[in-house]
Amino acid sequence: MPLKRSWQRLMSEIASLSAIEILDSRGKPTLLARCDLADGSLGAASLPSGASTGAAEAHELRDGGDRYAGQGCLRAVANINSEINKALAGRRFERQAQLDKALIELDGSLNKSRLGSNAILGVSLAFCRAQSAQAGLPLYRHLARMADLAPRLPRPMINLFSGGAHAGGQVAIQDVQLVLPKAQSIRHTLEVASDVFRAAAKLIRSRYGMRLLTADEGGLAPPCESSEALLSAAVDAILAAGYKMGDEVALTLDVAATQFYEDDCYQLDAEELSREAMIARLENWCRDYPIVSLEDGLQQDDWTGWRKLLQRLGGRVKILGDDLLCTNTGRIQRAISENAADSLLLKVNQIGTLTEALAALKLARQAGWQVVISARSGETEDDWLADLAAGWAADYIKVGSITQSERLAKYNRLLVLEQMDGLRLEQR
Ligand code: 2PG
Ligand code: MG
Repeated sequence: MPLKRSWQRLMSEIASLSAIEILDSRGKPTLLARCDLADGSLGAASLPSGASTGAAEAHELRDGGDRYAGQGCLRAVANINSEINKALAGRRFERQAQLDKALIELDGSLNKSRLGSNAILGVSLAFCRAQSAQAGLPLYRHLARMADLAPRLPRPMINLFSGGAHAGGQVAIQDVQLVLPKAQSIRHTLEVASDVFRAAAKLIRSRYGMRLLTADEGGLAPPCESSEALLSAAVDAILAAGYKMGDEVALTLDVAATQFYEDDCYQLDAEELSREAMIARLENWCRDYPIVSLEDGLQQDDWTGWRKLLQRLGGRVKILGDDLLCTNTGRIQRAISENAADSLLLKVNQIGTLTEALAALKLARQAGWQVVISARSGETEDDWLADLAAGWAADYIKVGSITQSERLAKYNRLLVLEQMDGLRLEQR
């Protein structure tokens, strides 16, 4: 009986680790790793990759040279097929943490630059999937056991409009997202998001006379005159679709301010704003639009600014750290001690192993923070992120828009978890 087996202690002997290079949703190389266990169980996982990356992220190994404009992953693939496989094949691991420790020690560098965070995370995830197969558990249940948490569905933050690095920079801010604060199901959330998306597409066509253009994460990328014009278009689309602003559909923003911080200023569209002026602008936006969460409102090293932002907006709006925190416990601890944020954006490839990502989540939870588990702008059709967000009981999941199959793989997996596995979207 699979379920009975699952409650026994697992001992997993690695038979072999392997990898190949594949392409992500931007047509850029990434890798797919596979772990075969001695008992015949196997798991495979493919990896996402960011465009608006934080400076403190673990090091993704790329080949350089001419092939794929230097973005190839054959060195990381070779590291799995040769060195990592040689070191770990035949070894037995009971827990994910033991495997991840062995990988970190084998790499030996501070930011996983020797073997590559992509090689290391590929093995970490493939082993996790193989162990869940060995235990006879769906992935989200295996992840929930690993974290000692009760699984539940995360609330989606759904990309409506894109700007910044994901859309060619027509406006400075990166993501204007929809969130349904009170929705009781993923199914209803997606129905409403689809209504708003269609209303937004119609509005963009009439306002700018252009056909639908979508950005890296499938969101609409209209040629708005300013970032604020995106916010007001989002409100217009929500109302045009027949929903109440705020109660039924609210907004979350990823300002991604690191991307437009230059020469000690925030280059917000045509303006140059000081830290103070940028904070004042964010305050105004939060007053005038139904914004409930603000990600990377300031650049990744502006710790003073982040403290001020939390003082001014905390309690009303969640102050969510992505580039600021990079899923790194050292940076999260600093933000907790200095009162610089109150929510964690968790991306496993920012840190490079599941165990370290789980430590980040636990630390954030101890401080009473919210947790958003996030995809990257370059994704694959793999759906492990949905299981991770449910298994680790994230408050929110951020996957991108409701177009493009690499995004829908995650939403559709959430629909399966809701309607076939009986997980619930609870009010928090
Ligand atoms: C972000 C992510 C996802 P990227 O900034 O939060 O939207 O983008 O993967 O490019 O870092
Ligand atoms: Mg971000």
